[in-house]
Amino acid sequence: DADGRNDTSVITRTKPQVKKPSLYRVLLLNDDFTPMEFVVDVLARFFSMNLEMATKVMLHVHQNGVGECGVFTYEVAETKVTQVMDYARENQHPLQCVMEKK
Ligand code: TYC
Repeated sequence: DADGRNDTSVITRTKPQVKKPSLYRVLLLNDDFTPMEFVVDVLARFFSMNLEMATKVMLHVHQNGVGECGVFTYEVAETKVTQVMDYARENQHPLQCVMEKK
């Protein structure tokens, strides 16, 4: 103010405090040994795909070497990867599942 007694020189934050969470792709990798029907089961079981979608994604991975199962926030993606890797190991298949930042 005019006599200089009421200014505090504090810069207040004007950015809205809403941040979108980073997103991560969960990917399946092809290999020569995991049975096609096991991969379809994984996609249906952990990614809620119907048989048609699961078969389409499985064949994409089979033909291209890698394919996307879904996009999730970090914790959800990490949980999916762990679930798939545990299930593959339990069934003695070398199936690999990874996540990558979008
Ligand atoms: N290539 C495997 C086979 O011929 C099938 C397969 C598909 C394996 C997708 C892994 O992520 C995968 N039996």
